Amino acid sequence: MRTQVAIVGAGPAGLLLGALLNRAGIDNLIIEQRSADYVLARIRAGVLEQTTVDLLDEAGVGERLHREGLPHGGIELSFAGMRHRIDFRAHTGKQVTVYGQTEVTRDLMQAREEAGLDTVYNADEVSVHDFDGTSPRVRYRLDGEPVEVDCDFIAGCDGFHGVCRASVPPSALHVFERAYPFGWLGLLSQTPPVSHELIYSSHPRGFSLCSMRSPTRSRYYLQCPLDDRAENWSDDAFWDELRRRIDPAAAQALVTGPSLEKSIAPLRSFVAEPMRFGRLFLAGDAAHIVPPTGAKGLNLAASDVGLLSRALADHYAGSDAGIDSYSERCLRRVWRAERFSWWFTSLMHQFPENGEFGHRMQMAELDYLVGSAAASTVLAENYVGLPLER
Ligand code: RFL
Ligand code: PHB
Repeated sequence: MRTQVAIVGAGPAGLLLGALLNRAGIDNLIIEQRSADYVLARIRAGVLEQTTVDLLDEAGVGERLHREGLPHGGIELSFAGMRHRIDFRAHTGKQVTVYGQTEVTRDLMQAREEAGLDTVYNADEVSVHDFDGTSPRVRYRLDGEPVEVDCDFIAGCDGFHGVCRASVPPSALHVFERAYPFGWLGLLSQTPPVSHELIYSSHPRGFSLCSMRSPTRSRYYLQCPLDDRAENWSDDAFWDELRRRIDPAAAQALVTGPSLEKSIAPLRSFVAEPMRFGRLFLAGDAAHIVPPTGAKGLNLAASDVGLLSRALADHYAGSDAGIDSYSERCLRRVWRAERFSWWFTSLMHQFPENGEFGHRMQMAELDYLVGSAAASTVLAENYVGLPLER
């Protein structure tokens, strides 16, 4: 079998790359180890930067997003029993769109199917070969039968635990990493959101986040110990703890209901450099992870593949400047998002090991943040995202 670009992974990075390449007339095949239903059942991100919305439009899948996505012109920060709004439109003229990763994935999968493009689901033993030469190959098994795909390029869009980064010789990789001593316990419910905007809350009992998927579906998170388990939390225990961590007005307004999903995610900062090895390109979580506090993971995955699709289109039009600078251009944006996500995580979570002094520093910074237009602008500018320089 032959294709121009073999894409490993059908998460948002792989699916969006496939759609953008297709628009540019570049043949591609997506190879995914899980089933489509499994991929769609993962509850993850919820906030899209304008740059991501623009890329989804460019890929031709923006119609439902514009109909159902919720434009948000700010967020609220809650601490010391009070809520303070950070106004994105006033500080930056921009906004974000609340639209679940599940819906982005569903729209991309549907568009791909309607366009008759090939996606292999349930591929076993996926492996990547010969990307240091001119004829890379991807091998896998489907229903026990071996398959080999010859291609010009491989796009490693297979997430943090994927096979692509793991196939690069360790001596060629420089890895930067920080693990945080806590996780996020998330709960999804068919209840109206507590507020019309997201509430990020710092509290002595731990961080919490009130988010949403639609006017009738809410997503909430609680900072929890790393060794905690979702099964340890009844729905009632979750709602009781959330009420304790948000301001009294929000606690009063909170509408609770049975959970549709509960899970714990660890928090991590991670970057692997470079993002290109010969004819293998890494994109999205395969190359970098941010803690979810800044809502940057999905947006970084989208901007990586935005740059990669353009670089590959330029290659087929005769210029390799784009693929030669791909890694450097992505990493500049990645490190800025890493910094912001690390900073916002450090500001909002409880770190008992930092003692009372550390806590007072956080409170003083929050006080400054909501009281200073300059400091509020720094938060707003980073949250809405940087323009995609191509
Ligand atoms: P994904 O989504 O992990 O997809 C990778 C795909 O590759 C497949 N795969 C393989 N396929 C073939 N062969 C192999 N050997 C393979 N190994 C793996 C996997 O099955 C999968 O289908 O990576 P991608 O596409 O790079 O997308 C990244 C995003 O999913 C991720 O960054 C975000 O979800 C992070 N994130 C958030 N990002 C935001 O921008 N805004 C948010 O509000 C936000 N909230 C979150 C988040 C992530 C969270 N969790 C659970 C980690 C909230 C949470 C709780
Ligand atoms: C979400 O809705 O899942 C979400 C929103 C904002 C974040 C992280 C997660 O910062």
